[in-house]
Amino acid sequence: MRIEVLSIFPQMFSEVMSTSIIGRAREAGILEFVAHDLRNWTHDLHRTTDDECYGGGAGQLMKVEPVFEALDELLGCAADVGSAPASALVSVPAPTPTSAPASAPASAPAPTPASALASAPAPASAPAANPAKVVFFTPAGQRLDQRLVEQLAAEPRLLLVCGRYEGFDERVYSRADLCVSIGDYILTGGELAAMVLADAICRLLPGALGDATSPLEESFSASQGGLLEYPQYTRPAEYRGLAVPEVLLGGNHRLIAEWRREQAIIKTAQLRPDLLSSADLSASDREVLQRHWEADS
Ligand code: 6GU
Repeated sequence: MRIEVLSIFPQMFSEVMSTSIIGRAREAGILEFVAHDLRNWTHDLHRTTDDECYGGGAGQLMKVEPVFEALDELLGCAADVGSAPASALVSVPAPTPTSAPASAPASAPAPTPASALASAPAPASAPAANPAKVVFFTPAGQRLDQRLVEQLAAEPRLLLVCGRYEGFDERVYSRADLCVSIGDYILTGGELAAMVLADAICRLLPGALGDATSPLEESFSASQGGLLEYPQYTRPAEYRGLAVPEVLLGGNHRLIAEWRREQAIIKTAQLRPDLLSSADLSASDREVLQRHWEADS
C-alpha cells in the first residue's frame, strides 16, 4: 500500500513514519510513504499557502490554488511522483537498518537531495496506474473509527491532505473523496490526524505485525463483534496482592476462551455500553450480558 501526504509541514511525519512497526513495514516494502510539501505548488516568493477570509472574520484560510495544482500533479500526471522535480517533494525515505542514529536530524525541512530520491526503490505500482483515494482532514469530516480504518487499509493508494490555520477554502473539498475527523476537538492542523490514520492502517497491513493474528483480536475489530478486548495479564501471577484470574493459569483453552468472551462483554457493558447496540452478540453472549445486569442491579 502507498500513503502520500500533502502538508506544509511534511517534516512532522519523519519520526512517526520511521519508528517501530511503521518503520519496519516501510523497510519491508509493505508500506510506501511519501510526504509532499504543499509549498512546492505555490508561485510567489514567500510560498504563501494561506490568505484571509472573504466576508471578514479572524484567522487565515488555506488557499485553493496550491491544493488544486498539487492534486492535479499528484493524481493526474503519467509519471511517478518520484520522477517529479526533486524540489516538488519532501520525501521521507524509508529507514534502513544501517540508518543514522536517532540523534541525527530527521529529514530537514529542506527538500530531500535528488540523490536520495533517485536511489529510492521504484514503487511496486506507479501512481499513474494506481488511482489514489483523496482524504482531507477536517474537524467537520466523518469520524474515524476502526471500520473506516479497515476500509481505507484496503485501498492501494491514499493521498492525505492536511490543512492548517482555520481550515481550507471550501472549494478544495470538491477534490475530496472523503473528509475525516479524528474526534470532537480541534487540532492545530490535520497532520497529527493523518498520522493517526496512517498508524492505524499500517498495523492492519498483512505482515506489518509479527503475529499475524493479533490485529484480529483486539478492541473494535469486526472479528471481535465490535466489543472491547478482554483483560490480559503477564507475569508475575500475583503482584502487591493483585492476582491474575485463576482460569488463565490453567491450560484449559476452552474455558479460557469462554472467560475471555465473557470478560469482553462485561468490560464493554461497564466502560462503553454505547458499543453494545451495534455489537454482534450470540444468544449465549446475551445471557452473559443479562446475568451481568442482574448482578449489577
Ligand atoms: Cl482531521 N483536523 C483538525 N484540525 N482538528 C481535528 C481533526 C482534524 N480531527 C479532530 N480535530
